[in-house]
Amino acid sequence: MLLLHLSDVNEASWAEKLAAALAPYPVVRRGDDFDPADVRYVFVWKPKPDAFEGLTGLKAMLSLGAGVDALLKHPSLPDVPIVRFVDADLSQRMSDYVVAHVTMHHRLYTRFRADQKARRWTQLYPPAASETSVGIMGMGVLGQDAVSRLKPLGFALRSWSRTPKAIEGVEGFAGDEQFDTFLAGTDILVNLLPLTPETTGILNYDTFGKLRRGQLDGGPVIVNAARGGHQREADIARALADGTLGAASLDVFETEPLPASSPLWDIENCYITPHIAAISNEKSGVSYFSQIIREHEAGKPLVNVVDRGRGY
Ligand code: NDP
Ligand code: OXD
Repeated sequence: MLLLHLSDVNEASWAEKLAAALAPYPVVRRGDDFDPADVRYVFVWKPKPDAFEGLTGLKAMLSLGAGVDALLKHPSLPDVPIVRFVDADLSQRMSDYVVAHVTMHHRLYTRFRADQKARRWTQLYPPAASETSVGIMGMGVLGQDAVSRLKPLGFALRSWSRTPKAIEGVEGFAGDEQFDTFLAGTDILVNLLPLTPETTGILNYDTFGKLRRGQLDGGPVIVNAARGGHQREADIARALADGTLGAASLDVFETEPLPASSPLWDIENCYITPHIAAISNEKSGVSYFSQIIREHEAGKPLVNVVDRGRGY
C-alpha cells in the first residue's frame, strides 16, 4: 500500500493519478480507512510530526522534493531508505531560472535599468560571455544540467563540489581547500548545493568578499536557487549596500514566506522570487514514483536513494 502525506500541494490530485498509474496497487490518503501497518511506501512533502506513526511495515519513503534537508530533520524519521525526486522536467525548470538570471546579470540589467530610470544614455559594453565566469556550487543533477545549458552560451564555467568532477568545458574545484580559488575566479556565483551542516550559511559576507572583482560592472553577483539556509540575509543586504556584491537573485529564504519586514524587499539590486525556480511536476512525478514502486515490488533496487550520512 502507498500512503500520501503531502502538504501545500494538491494531494487529492496526486493520489488520483498515482492510483490510476499503479492500479490495482492500493493508494490511500490520510483520513482514509486503512491499517497503517499495511503501508509499504509513504510519499511525503512537509510531513507533520505524526506522519510516520504506526507505519511498522514501511519499506521506503518517497520525497516529492529533490532536497531532503527538512525531511531529514523530522523528529520521528523511520529508518528506511529515502528516494528523492530526480527528474528531467525539474532540472530543465531549474536551469531555466539559472540561465535567465545569469544572462540578466551578465548583460548588466541592474545598471541599464537604473540608467533608464534616470534617462541616462551610457554606452557601457558588458564583457563577452567568454570573459564572464559563472561558478556553480553543487555539481549534482541540477548543477550538471545547468552547465549543459550555459555552455552553449559561451560562459567560462567553473564548478565546486565535495568530490572532484571532470566535466568537459568546466574548470572543476572540490572541497574546502579549493573553495577560495574557485571563488577568486568567479563573477556570477550560482548555488545549487543541498542544505547540510557543512553548507549552511555558505553564502556569507566572507564568501562574497572572495569573488572576482573588476569584470562585471557593479561587482560580482550571487544566484541562490537551492535553500534559504545557505544564505545569511543580513550579510547579503550589507554586501549589496557596500558594493561587495553588485546584485543578488534569490529564490529561497531563511524564513519562507519572506516576511514583509525583510529589508531585502526594498533593495533595488536584489531580485526576489518566491521559491518558484523549479516545481515537481505532477505528470512526470507520477510516472517516476509509480515506476519506482512497481520495480521495487518486482524485486529491483531503489534508485536515487539519499545517503543519510552525507545528508543529501
Ligand atoms: P545532488 O545531490 O544531485 O547534488 C548535490 C551536489 O552538491 C553534488 O555535486 C555534491 O558533491 C555537492 N555538495 C554537497 N555537499 C557539498 C559540500 N559540503 N561541499 C561541496 N559540494 C557539496 O542535488 P541536486 O542537484 O538534485 O539538488 C541540489 C539542491 O537544489 C537540492 O538539495 C535542493 O535543496 C535544491 N532545489 C531547489 C529547488 C527550488 O525550487 N528552489 C528545486 C529543487 C531542488 P558530490 O558530487 O561530490 O557529491
Ligand atoms: C525541492 C524544492 O527540493 O522544490 O524539490 O525545493
